[in-house]
Amino acid sequence: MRPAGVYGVRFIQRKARAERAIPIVPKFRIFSYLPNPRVWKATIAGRLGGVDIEIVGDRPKALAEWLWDFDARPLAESERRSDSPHARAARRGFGATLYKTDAFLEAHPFGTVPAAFDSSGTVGIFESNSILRAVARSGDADLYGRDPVEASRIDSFLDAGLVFAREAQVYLLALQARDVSTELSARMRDAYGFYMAGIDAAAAQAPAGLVGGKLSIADVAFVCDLAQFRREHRFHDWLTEHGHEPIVQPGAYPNALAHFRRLLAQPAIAADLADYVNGGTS
Ligand SMILES: N[C@@H](CCC(=O)N[C@@H](CS)C(=O)NCC(=O)O)C(=O)O
Repeated sequence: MRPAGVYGVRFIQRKARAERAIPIVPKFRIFSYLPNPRVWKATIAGRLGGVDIEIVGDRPKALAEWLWDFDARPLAESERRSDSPHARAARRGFGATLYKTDAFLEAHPFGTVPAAFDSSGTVGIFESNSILRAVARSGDADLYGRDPVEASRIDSFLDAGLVFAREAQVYLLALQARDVSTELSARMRDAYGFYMAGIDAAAAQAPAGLVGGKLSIADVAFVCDLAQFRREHRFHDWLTEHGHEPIVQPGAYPNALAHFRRLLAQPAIAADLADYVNGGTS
């Protein structure tokens, strides 16, 4: 199984369960920095549901030197000028100037990655959970519930995870910048505790999957978001030295943690996440 973590290249994650003649037209193209657990929400769903996805991207720092577009590409140094028509001020997670085409911003009004496109390149799908939904809807693994009630309960988990994911993004970026305030640490602890308490209760009742007794995109979003947040451990020494207690504590939320481990043991999930969780990819 091919992990979705190749850098500076474009590759196609093929249908996991069907042989196909070359060439293929992937259902979606996703442009992003790599590795990125937000992208893996989609690649895991694609692997499980038999949806071809093309991944285009590079390491986070290198992505600032790319043209952000459906036909994204690395820019030559001579093209990376402040008077370029594509030059835009970075807004979140990137340091300085980014190069985004008008077409990119029409398809992606918030200008963020991961940025998914339909196969024509005209329709943008943004927000990793929405990209995940798009792939699940296109697949054949019932990952988005078997009826409207199940689908809505899955949405409930995805929505509940958004506050945690947003706080986690701010916190992890602050950790990278070694600039965590007491207030930020407290907000993160609160968001993490609220989210994990809910997952812990649900996982105790439904160990096979948070919704409908089977794996769904509620589980996929959970395992990817938590895997990303658990990178906090890389900053343990810094946190301790600066008087902050790490948010993730080994014994807390045991049912949620057991669910996380069960999900990681599934080959379609491990293909992307195993190295990342075990410290192999950064
Ligand atoms: N909630 C979004 C987060 C996307 C996001 O904030 N991406 C940032 C990088 S982490 C970005 O693309 N920033 C572009 C910019 O700074 O203009 C998701 O899950 O997709």
